[in-house]
Amino acid sequence: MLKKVEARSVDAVVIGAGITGMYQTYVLREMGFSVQGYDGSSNVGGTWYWNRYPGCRLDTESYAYGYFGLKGIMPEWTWTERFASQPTMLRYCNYAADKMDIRKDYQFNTRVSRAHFNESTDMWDLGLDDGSEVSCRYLISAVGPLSATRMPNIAGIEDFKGESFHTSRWPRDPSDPNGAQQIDFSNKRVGVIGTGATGVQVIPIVAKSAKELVVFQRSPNWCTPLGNTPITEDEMVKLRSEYEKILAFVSSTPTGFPYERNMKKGSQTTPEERQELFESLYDMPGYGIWLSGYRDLLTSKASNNYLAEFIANKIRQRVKDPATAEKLIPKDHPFGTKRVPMETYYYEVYNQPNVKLVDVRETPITRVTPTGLQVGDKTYDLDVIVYATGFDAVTGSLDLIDIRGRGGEPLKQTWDDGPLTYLGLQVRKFPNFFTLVGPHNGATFCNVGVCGGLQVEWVSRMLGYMRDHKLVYSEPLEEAQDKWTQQVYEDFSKTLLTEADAWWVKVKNHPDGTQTRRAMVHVAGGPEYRKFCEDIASRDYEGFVLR
Ligand code: N01
Repeated sequence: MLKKVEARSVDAVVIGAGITGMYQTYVLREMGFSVQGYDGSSNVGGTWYWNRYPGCRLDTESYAYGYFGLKGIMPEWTWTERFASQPTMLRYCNYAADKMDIRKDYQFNTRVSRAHFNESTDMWDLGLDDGSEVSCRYLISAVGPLSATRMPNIAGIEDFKGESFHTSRWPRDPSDPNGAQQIDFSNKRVGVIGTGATGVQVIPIVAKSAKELVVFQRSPNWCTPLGNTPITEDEMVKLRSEYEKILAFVSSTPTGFPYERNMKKGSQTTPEERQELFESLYDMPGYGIWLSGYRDLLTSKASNNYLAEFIANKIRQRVKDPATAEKLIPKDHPFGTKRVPMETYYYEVYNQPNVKLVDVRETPITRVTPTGLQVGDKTYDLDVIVYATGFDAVTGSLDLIDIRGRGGEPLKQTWDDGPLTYLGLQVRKFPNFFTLVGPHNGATFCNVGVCGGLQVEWVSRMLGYMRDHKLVYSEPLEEAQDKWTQQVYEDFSKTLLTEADAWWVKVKNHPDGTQTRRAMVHVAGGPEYRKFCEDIASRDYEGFVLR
């Protein structure tokens, strides 16, 4: 007879070895907690491990992303580009993992498949996909808001006889742990489906060498130039000396990016002033135009229209064929209400003879055939299909785990109509379960490198406080959760963000024909969020039942 093996028990389990999960594991371990991490991949890096598609790179300033909390890492690391490439980002994650000596705390190639709260022990009982079990007091999710790959719902995907890739599952280079398998597109007809931030990065790279490239676009996006440049050694010396200042600055801006806010309203300016401002921002690297445009950009339609018209004219100037240019200009959402893709020669690609844009809004892709794609009565013969179709965002990776709280209630059911959380960190009936960079959380609509780290520090302080006060149980009060959730929805509803089907909105169609649209992110700004969390902490974690 098989002897039942006792499940291992630890203070905390951290799910995910991405930039936030590794740091959480490290901080708790340094505080003396026993911690076990799990990750489905074979090594650290999260997003930077999985997304290896050609052209993948950070579009946050490299020097403003990363481990500010780890004093031993920031000063030593040398950034060579303003916006680092994926292999560099993965090297950075590995370097940080070495510094934290974190791999020993992780079991890789292992997914948590089940997490049930055990009311008789107040512990979480976890099942892993290797068949083993573990129990923990604190369950901390760092699964990432953009990690559950979304394949489009198109018939025949399995029938395609050529090569096909989803961008977030690009094959690895067997000889380089940080790199991607190089695909030779030169003799190939390539189709790319999707024109979000990923498609906009991959398309110009594929267009350089593909014999033919067909871009299947359902919704155009408002894209602005990335403006990547090298970082010289001298600049790096200066940046190193300014890390404290940089951290203070990015911690003070709403989304954690290093751009000054423009306190003027668009309506307070003349057309000439607007043109001058937009021209200078368009030439600036990174998100400046989105985040340093007028302060009412996301609340006033008129102000938004000024910038949208400016960007539309840029597209008209950059794309030679007027009909193609019009197809590339969004008509269905205001500027910045979907994530703005940062591009490098994206629009010029459509002037190349080997590139064709196919609008699949009116006539959607009908099916994938063994030899390509069928759109209505047209067929496109292809050797390679690239699915740049994004993610089941924010809650998707948690939905893949059978998480059940008090009374056996599945988290998926609790959140069916939209997330309910307190501080975006805990959910009533799911005691001791923390969702880093999760729904309604101030680190999710933010520079995750920085905001995720600041949140780790807050959660760790809370767990330290509980230990110091001999407390082992934390759960939000219903009123606190309701108030927080309502506030998140209310803040969101005051903006133009409600007008777009971005990944941060959960759209649910009901059987009676009605639709609910719930904000998945907290948009009131990182500083406000962290101040609120600090106030809660200073009032002995008000709103949580601690015992
Ligand atoms: O995904 P998306 P993404 N037929 O969901 C289309 C982060 N990121 O991977 O808009 C045709 O934005 C879909 O069309 P529509 C960043 O936060 C960061 O590009 O639904 N098309 C859309 O065009 C970003 O926001 C970096 O009409 C179909 C596309 O696929 C987030 O990841 C780089 C379709 C999906 O776009 C997600 O970006 C890249 C169908 N059946 C990404 N189904 C950095 O640099 C879907 N689409 C850090």
